[in-house]
Amino acid sequence: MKTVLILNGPNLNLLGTREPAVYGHQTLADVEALCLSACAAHNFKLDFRQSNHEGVLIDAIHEAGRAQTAGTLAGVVLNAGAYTHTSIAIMDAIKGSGVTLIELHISNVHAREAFRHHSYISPVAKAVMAGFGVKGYALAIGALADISQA
Ligand code: CA2
Repeated sequence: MKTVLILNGPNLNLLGTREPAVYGHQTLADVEALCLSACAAHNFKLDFRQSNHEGVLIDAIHEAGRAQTAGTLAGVVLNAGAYTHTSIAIMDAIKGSGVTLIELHISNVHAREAFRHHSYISPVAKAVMAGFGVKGYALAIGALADISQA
């Protein structure tokens, strides 16, 4: 059984506590529970993480690349938070690791401020999902199941 890594970046630990009009009422623990059931439905193990630190996210991406090469990981779903719009280092880590990665955003970043329209991650991601709310995480896990069977 392969693992899916769900990686959440800065401030996503605050989900459900503020800005419900943008991010909904569900907490990160609720998102983890949602991902657990989506992984079970697709015969995946779940590795669910959140960090506010760029280097920790980069280390996790490197680790994921090694796990995918070893055949134990199906891919990564990354919500890099605001690092999406700023981090060349995360872009380099994704490219360098060779990992299959879906870029995910809870909100539709293209319907928001202009500074959220550019992503350093999109050019190195397998696919990009935005605006499905937290249900997007389950959809992304389903997409990884499709991709890894192809
Ligand atoms: O829509 C998304 O998932 C984002 O990746 C969320 C990031 C934002 O910077 C991106 O542009 C889009 C922000 C995550 C912070 O989430 C909070 C949730 C509740 C309260 C405060 C922050």
